[in-house]
Amino acid sequence: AMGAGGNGQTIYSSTCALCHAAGVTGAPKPGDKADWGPRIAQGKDTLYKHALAGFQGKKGMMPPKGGNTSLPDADVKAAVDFMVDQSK
Ligand code: HEB
Repeated sequence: AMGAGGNGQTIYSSTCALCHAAGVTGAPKPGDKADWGPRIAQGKDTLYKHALAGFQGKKGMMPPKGGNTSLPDADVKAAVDFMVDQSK
């Protein structure tokens, strides 16, 4: 496992890209500003909470920690930061 605060892009690639790279079942693609704009507007705390605890949205189901529940919280947050940075 990655250490706390590990590289967001690495975590994204190993745990999140599975759904988010292709937009499977409605997962917002990094770089898709139209999809990410309103999500980013919710604030980072909400994005972190949804990524950590999971969330049922209008487009689909975000599983807690992307299904990798052994991931440290800091790693999930780093992956969120990466996705947001790609999408501003
Ligand atoms: Fe996800 C969404 C993150 C994995 C599916 N996501 C999401 C979001 C975020 C995330 C931040 C937004 C939220 C809001 O809007 O509030 N993810 C993430 C991360 C990861 C992930 C960081 C890694 C850890 N996902 C994932 C997976 C899947 C998913 C693996 C599949 C299975 N997501 C998803 C979806 C969505 C999301 C479907 C959308 C929902 C709605 O409806 O909106």
